[in-house]
Amino acid sequence: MQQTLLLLKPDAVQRRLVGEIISRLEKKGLRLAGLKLVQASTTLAASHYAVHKGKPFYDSLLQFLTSGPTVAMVWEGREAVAVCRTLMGITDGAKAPPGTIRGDLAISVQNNLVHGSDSPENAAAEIALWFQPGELVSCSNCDANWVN
Ligand code: IDP
Ligand code: MG
Repeated sequence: MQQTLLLLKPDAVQRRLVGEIISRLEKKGLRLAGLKLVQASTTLAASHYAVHKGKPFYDSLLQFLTSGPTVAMVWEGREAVAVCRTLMGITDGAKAPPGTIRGDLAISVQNNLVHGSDSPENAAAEIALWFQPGELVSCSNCDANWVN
């Protein structure tokens, strides 16, 4: 099954939206394979967002991601990367469509609650950045035959 890294960024934790967002992912039929609360260091945040280095919002983005606890998760399922990106909605909360996490719950560009890997290759790299292999748990959910 495909895996993806999902982060509930510090705004999601501060705004008490962790349960709401996890609930949406669970109900979709994805399986939770890893979960932890992380106070990201600047080093971790810089590695995670290395692709954005040099952009005008980069420094602010690192400050944001290190400003409080982040919930780091690995979700797996059929087309998990694309499914999570669709559930998240586009980057700018003001433009993300209703029904998506950002469209329903965010209005900011930066403070947009969630990160989701944008390709299976990046998902593998990001999972390795945030999790040790032993922190991931594999099992099959008892309703897998109904969901998949
Ligand atoms: P994504 O999270 O939808 O994949 P990216 O373009 O990869 O969006 O940007 C990473 C993160 O950087 C965004 O989720 C958002 O928090 C922040 N960001 C992106 N563009 C801007 C911007 O123009 N201003 C401020 N922050 C931004
Ligand atoms: Mg991105």
